[in-house]
Amino acid sequence: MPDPSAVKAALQAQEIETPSWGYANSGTRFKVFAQAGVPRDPFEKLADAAQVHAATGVAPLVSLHIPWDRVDDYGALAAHAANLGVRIGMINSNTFQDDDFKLGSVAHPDAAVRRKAVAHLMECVDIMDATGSDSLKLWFADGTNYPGQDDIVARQDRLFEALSEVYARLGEHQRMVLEYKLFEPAFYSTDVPDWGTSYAHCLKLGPKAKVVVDTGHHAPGTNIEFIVAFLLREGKLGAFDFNSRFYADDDLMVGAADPFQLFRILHEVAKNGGFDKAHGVAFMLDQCHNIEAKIPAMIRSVMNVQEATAKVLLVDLPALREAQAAGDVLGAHAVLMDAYDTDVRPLLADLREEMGLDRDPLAAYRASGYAEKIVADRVGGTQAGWGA
Ligand code: PSV
Ligand code: MN
Ligand code: MN
Repeated sequence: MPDPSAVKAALQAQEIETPSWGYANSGTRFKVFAQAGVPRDPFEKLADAAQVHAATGVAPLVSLHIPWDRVDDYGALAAHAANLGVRIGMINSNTFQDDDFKLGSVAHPDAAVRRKAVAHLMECVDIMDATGSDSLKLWFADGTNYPGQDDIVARQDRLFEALSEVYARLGEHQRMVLEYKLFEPAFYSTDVPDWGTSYAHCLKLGPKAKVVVDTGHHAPGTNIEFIVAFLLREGKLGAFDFNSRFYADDDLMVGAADPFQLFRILHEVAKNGGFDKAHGVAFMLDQCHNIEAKIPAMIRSVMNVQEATAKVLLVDLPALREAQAAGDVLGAHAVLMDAYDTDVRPLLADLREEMGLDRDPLAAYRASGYAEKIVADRVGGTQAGWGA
């Protein structure tokens, strides 16, 4: 069995990234239910994220989304983060909310629109320079709604040209990660619909380009852990956008719909070295909390990832390999299930105590009085911009 102190050390070293937009009012495209006390600007979003880190000890990174988090002074924003004990994580670009992007952004048929999209991506790299962020996170809403609407191959050519331009602008310690999504908002063809398309572009671009796996962006029944294992083997897994889905891109709390899937994914991560910092895999939550309180939902989500991580770290890998080599189908499966069926909550509570934290992060947050304070202090919190 794995050494418990090594398991605890690995859990303590874990860094989970939370999304700035998850603290603002956001949710489905049908109705965004406004909550009292939500952040009015990016500085307040960072303050809320810092609460999640304070309660859990493993969420020190915050993703920004541009233009939702546009400010005059990004140096001041990064300094504010540092004062709060957190850091700016990935810079997420947004080429899907401007009227000019109706027919796409980097794959748009009009060169002027493509230039505008590339200029936005360059602005995001400038923001990486100013904040110390090392990753540009790209998701494109580009695609077509009708057969014949545009040329599929020409769109791939335009996409690659834009990606190449931005790739060339990256600094020595910067990288880009390219997210895929099966469908939506384009319904007939999507320009980056799957991991294969993202992987092919990243491979051509070079070592600073890697694939993002958003767990909500697959067809039902897709074996996501296979994709994760394959990408890790190729050194091309850049980041996760974790969330839960029952139907499509639901953006619900990670580990809520299918905790076993999360375990299976993280088992591949652990087994293939994906938790090593050298691999550079970012573990981000891409979630919207529409009917539940946002900060507690984020704390709960971080705990869900932590619990799944603890379980995969408890997998007895030598025993697993032995059973696999012996062709012992049920024995190998039992090794995995033994780890999955372990109640890791006491181990995590002990770890928190050792880290000087409360054994129960949600209770600690509730007792802090922060929720009441932001409701009293903040009036007129903002819409994240997503799902409006
Ligand atoms: C698209 O559905 C997506 O998952 C991308 O990651 C975006 O950046 C994110 O949602 C938030 O808009
Ligand atoms: Mn995503
Ligand atoms: Mn999504």
